[in-house]
Amino acid sequence: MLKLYGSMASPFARRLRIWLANTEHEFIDLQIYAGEDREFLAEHNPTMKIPMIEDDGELIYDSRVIYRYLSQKFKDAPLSWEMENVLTLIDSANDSFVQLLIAKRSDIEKDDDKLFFKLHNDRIAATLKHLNKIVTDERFKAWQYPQICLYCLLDWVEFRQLHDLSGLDNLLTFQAQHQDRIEVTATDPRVE
Ligand SMILES: N[C@@H](CCC(=O)N[C@@H](CS)C(=O)NCC(=O)O)C(=O)O
Repeated sequence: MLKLYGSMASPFARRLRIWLANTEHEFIDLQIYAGEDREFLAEHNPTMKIPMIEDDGELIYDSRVIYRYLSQKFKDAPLSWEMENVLTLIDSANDSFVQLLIAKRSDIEKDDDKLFFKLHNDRIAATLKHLNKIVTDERFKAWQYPQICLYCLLDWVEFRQLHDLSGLDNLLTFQAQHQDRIEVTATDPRVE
């Protein structure tokens, strides 16, 4: 059976858990920062990041590659280049938030004048502003992989209190529209 390695809180793992809601799979919740789960991850995936899948003896890393692997296997239509770009925006914002969270957990003092913080803050502001503008487009009406990824990003930002989303009204409306979906509530990191 398809195995999905991730953690309850990871927005990158949650997007796949939601997308795979109607596909038989086993979800393995790893504690990636210490102990035997970290050793397991290091042995199987030198990036030491989640998500990762195991399928037919194949180990695949990285949510984007996992999505490509599984959508080929399920014979789903590939994403348009436009939606690939949307996914890049979502991933870029998500990666920046992960880096800022790691800095915070490492007790690195936040200094918005330092290049590290400036680059991540600028990227987050620009990507969220752009996503807020385009999320009202017709193409966002569907509930498909890029929309799932956007939802997981927004909900995780709120859950971890990483950014004040007020003013990004279209994104907040989008989030509210999807928050009661069964696969969304079933993967809510707040109810670990
Ligand atoms: N590009 C990767 C990003 C995955 C990622 O950053 N995962 C986080 C958890 S949300 C992680 O494993 N972080 C561990 C680390 O940075 O050491 C993907 O799309 O799968």
